[in-house]
Amino acid sequence: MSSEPIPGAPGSEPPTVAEPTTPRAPLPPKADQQSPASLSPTGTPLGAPADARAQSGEYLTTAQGTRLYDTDHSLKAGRRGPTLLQDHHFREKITHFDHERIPERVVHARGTGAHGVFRSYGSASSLTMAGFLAADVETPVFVRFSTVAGSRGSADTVRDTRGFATKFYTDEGTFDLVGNNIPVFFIQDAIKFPDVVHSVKPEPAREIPQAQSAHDTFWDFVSLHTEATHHVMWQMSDRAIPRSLRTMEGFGIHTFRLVNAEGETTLVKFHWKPVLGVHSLMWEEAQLTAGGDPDFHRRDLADAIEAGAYPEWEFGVQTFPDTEDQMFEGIDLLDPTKLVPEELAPVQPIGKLTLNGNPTNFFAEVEQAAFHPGHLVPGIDVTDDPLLQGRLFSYLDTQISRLGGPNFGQIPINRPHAAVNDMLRDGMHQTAVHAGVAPYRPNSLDGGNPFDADMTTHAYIEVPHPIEPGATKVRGAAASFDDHLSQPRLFWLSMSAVEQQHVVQAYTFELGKCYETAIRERMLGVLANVDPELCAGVAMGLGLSAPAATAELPDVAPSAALSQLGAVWPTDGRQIGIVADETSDLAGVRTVRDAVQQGGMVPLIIAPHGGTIGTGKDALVVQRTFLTARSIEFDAILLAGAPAAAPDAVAGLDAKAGDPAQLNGLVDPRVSLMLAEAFRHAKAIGGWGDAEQALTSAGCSTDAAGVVLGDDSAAVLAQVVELLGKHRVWARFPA
Ligand code: HDE
Repeated sequence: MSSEPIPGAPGSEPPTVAEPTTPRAPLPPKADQQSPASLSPTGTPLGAPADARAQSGEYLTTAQGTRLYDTDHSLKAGRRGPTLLQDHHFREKITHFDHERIPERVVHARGTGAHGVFRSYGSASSLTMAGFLAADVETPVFVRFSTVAGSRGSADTVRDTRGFATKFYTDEGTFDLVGNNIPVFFIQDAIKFPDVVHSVKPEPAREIPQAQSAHDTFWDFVSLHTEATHHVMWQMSDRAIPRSLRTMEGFGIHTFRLVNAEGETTLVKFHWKPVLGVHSLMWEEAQLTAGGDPDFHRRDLADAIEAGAYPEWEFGVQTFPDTEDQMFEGIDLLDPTKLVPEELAPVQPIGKLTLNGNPTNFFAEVEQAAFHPGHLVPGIDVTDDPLLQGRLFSYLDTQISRLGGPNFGQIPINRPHAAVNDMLRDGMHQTAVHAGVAPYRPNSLDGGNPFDADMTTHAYIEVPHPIEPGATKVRGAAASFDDHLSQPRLFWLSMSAVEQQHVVQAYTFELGKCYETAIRERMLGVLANVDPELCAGVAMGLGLSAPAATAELPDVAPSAALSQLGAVWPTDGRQIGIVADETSDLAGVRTVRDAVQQGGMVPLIIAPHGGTIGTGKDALVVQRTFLTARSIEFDAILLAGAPAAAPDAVAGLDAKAGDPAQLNGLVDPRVSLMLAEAFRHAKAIGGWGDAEQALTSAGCSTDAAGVVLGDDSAAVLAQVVELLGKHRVWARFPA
């Protein structure tokens, strides 16, 4: 039986059953893993192999390299005696363990990351002098995706905004684009960030709920703070429950100012467009997944990379003339609660991001990655967006407490790939060994080094942008910042009917989880001024009456680009569950399994028991059993017949089996559950052999849209893959 190329093996070599005892060197990393480039803390290439920082040698040692003979017993006064203070190995091991944790990020604590490469098309080279955006330049990158509210161990699939932070290790210094998967933000001014975050985090008295916005303090805040309405509406949409990190858009949110070699400036908004399209979970799936596989998104990303289905995004910019008022078509470009519809300013592609390497060590790379919107390169400047201005302070500050001092830039994942000569010295965890005696300027003792650069030598020079004439110091904002409701309405009107239903459902669920009726009523008051239908839908679910609008509804044109529906996308890396047992047409199963694999997707055979089904050299390796599988893992299900109830299909052995007798014992009840879930989650289902019988016993109409039955497994698969390209079969349940 050959081993199957299914991603997820923990090590680079399958283990033996018996404990290995012959000393040997550490195993190499897996083929899908990459490590930070081997550079000195000051950016000098070391020419060392990628695993030079990994453990080395055949034998167990102390941290000082002294070999040890036993790490299973502490040094005691007699075999039953007290442990001796002398035990330096015990104390070193436990002391280090006691200090293994660092503070998690105050927001975006839960995340995962990958290495990759960014290839520039050169189409932005007339807009910016940034070297990494010139034609055909390749730049190594590290990307970290995250949720916002939950702690480090929270579930991946919660309803939340996702972070999308990219570190470009360019030759001119590191550029961090620290964005989100939602193009607008809760607040217009950084000074409100602690308020919004305190409101969404678990309530301070009981510290619940974890990673949820469905509670009183959040809705208390956002119903009073109407500038959050637009962001919250995105959060209540399918965008906040992505199917995969690979199917999320990314946005820089703020307007940035690009400057070219002639000193000409352009205002831009950055976009990441996933090649696989924008695709989301259903709310029930998200909830089931949070329990069934809390690591769903990080596993999906790592597995896709390991399987060679490298996730890709096209990088793009919306461009706007750098006018004195910094407005575009009446939209204030400095207000981060506003987007510019793509119909007014199309996203122009400027490069492509490919994620092609999993981290070798999560802590070293993902946990210690330190992003900062102030990591800028020549050609990219910030604007006076008051949210961005505050972020320029916060990110540097937060790393100092999280990563234990000011030298976090020397941690391997954070090391620039450009030469560093910064005159910053000493501090906790200093790993550079600076030479010379004159870390100050001007100096003569170090020969004058380091020298000031200029335009020709790639200095970062702030654009000399004029400030408002006659401006006075003021705590306040521009009058245009008072419009909080026109864009939420624009978003609502841009959704298709099914997406609108999901928005209504999400508001109803979240507000339904609040304790205080006053908060629900207050929020309905806000929604009434966005759209009466939305407000009425939510009010109905809450059992409250819908208030009338208190202001004229804003007159806005919908933007079709905001809807997720209507296109066809590649199916790379999608997971197809193939349900079979010993009685199935196993030749047909093999055919579809191979075809799924060749199509760049992941086939997972689901059978009554682990090991294999079939016999001899034709045996098929089983990846999931009826006990371990749940519909949430699969984008589509193929059914090779109607598997009868397996011996463990009893509630005592698998509670989700329920009582098989109630299903006439025809089909395994776990299979019926899986089919019923996949059916109501609008997933494509295909089958051959007795599959029709299995679907019927699961209560799924075989005439429904997206249910494909036939005699030929390959033909069934072809139709299922076509359906997968559209993500879901919404036609099954017309809105
Ligand atoms: Fe952040 N944010 N943020 N944020 N943010 C952090 O920095 C902050 C904002 C974003 O994967 C922290 O290193 C303030 C907008 C991402 O490591 C902290 C404000 C956007 C990540 C911080 C904002 C983001 C962070 C916590 C209001 C989208 C994760 C740990 C002005 C454009 C980066 C850390 C990673 C992380 C502060 C608003 C995105 C505390 C003060 C807007 C993707 O510095």
